[in-house]
Amino acid sequence: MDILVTGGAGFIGSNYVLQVVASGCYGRVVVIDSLSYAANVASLAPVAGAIEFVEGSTADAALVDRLVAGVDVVVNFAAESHNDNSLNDPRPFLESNIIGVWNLLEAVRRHGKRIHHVSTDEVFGDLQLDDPGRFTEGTAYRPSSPYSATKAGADHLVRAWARSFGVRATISNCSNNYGPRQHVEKFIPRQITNILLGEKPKIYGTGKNVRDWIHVEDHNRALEAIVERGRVGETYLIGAECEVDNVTIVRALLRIMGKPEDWFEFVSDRPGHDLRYAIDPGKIVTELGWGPEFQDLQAGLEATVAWYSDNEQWWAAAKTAAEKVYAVIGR
Ligand code: NAD
Ligand code: TDX
Repeated sequence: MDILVTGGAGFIGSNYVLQVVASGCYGRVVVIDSLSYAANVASLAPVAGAIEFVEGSTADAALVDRLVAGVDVVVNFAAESHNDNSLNDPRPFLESNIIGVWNLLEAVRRHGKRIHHVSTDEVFGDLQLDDPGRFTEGTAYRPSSPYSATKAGADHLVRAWARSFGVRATISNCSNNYGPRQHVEKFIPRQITNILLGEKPKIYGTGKNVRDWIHVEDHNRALEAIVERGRVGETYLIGAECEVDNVTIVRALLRIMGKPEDWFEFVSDRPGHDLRYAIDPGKIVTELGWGPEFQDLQAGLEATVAWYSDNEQWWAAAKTAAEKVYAVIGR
C-alpha cells in the first residue's frame, strides 16, 4: 500500500512516518509538509532515504491532486495545531485545517482513494471536573477555540464527503499527546526545556485543568490499526485513560529533573481555556484490539525528559522563537 502522509515533519506525523517505515508494511511513503514554524525536517533524518519528501501545502489544490493520484491512502496530520496561536491569528488555521482538508477530500474523491483524517478530542469542548461522563463517538460537537472550531469543521467536511460522494474515509479524535519531537510551544516540552534552561515552568490560570495524556507512539499504533483494519465511514476515539491536571504534571517533571516541586509560577490564563478532556476508548479497544503500551505516565515522562535533555540542537532555535511569542502575549 502506497501512502501519503500530510504534515509529516510535525510532532505526531514525523513519529508516524518513523513508525510506518520501521514496520516495512508499506510501499512508497510520500510526505508533504509546508515546513511551517512547527515543522522540523531533522525529525525525518533517520528515514530520509526511505521516503519521498515534498515541501508544499495542502492548500495547494494542484499539488495535492498530483500527490493523491499516486498513492492508495492518505493520512492527514497537516494542521495548525496550537490553541494559543489560534487566539492571536486564526487565518492560517482556516487555510490548513479547512481549505487543506477540502482539497484532500476533492482529490481522494476524484481519484477514488481512501483517507484517514486525524482529529482531536477538543472538537467536543470541555467537561466539568466532577462530570462522571467521558467523550464517546456519539458526543455532540461544541468546540471552544478557533483551533478546535476549524478541526470540528474539518470533521464535518469529511463526513459530508463520505455521505454525499461516497468517499472512503475514517476519522479519529485523540486526546493530548506527549513524547519525543513535540514542538516546545506545547505544555510538556515547554516546561521541560524551561527547567533545562533554568527558567521556572509556567502554568496558566489555576493549573487545575485536566488533560487525558497519551504517548505519541500509542496514538500512532492506533492510527495504523485504523488504516489497516478500521471500518470505512467510522469514527474512532483514541485515549489512554490517563487524566492528570496541569499542576500535577509540572510537579512530576520537577521531581524527575531534581528541582523542588513548587518551583513553578502561575501566569495569566488562556482565554476560553477548556477545563477538562476525557476519552472513552471503548470502541477502538473492543473493535480493533488496540490498547496503549505506555501504561506508566511517570516512565513516559522520564523518557521524554531524557529525549529533550539529549537533543538540545533539535529544539534550541524553536525555543527562542516560541518564547518570543509567549512574551508578546504575556504567558
Ligand atoms: P504539529 O503542529 O507538531 O505538526 C503539524 C505539521 O503540519 C507541521 O509540520 C506543519 O508544518 C504541517 N502543516 C501545517 N499546515 C500545513 C499545510 N497546509 N500543508 C502541509 N503541511 C502543513 O502538530 P501535531 O501535534 O503533530 O498534530 C498533528 C495532527 O494531530 C493535527 O491535525 C492535530 O490537530 C492532531 N492532534 C494533535 C494532538 C496533540 O496532542 N498534539 C492531539 C489530537 C490530535
Ligand atoms: O505554558 C503552558 N502552560 C500551561 O499551563 C502551556 C503551553 C500550556 N498550559 C496548559 C494549557 C492546557 O490546559 O497546559 C494544557 C495543555 O496545553 P497545550 O499543550 O497547549 O495543549 P491543548 O491546548 O490541550 O491542545 C493539545 O491537545 C489537543 C494540542 O496542542 C492540540 O493540537 C490537540 O488537538
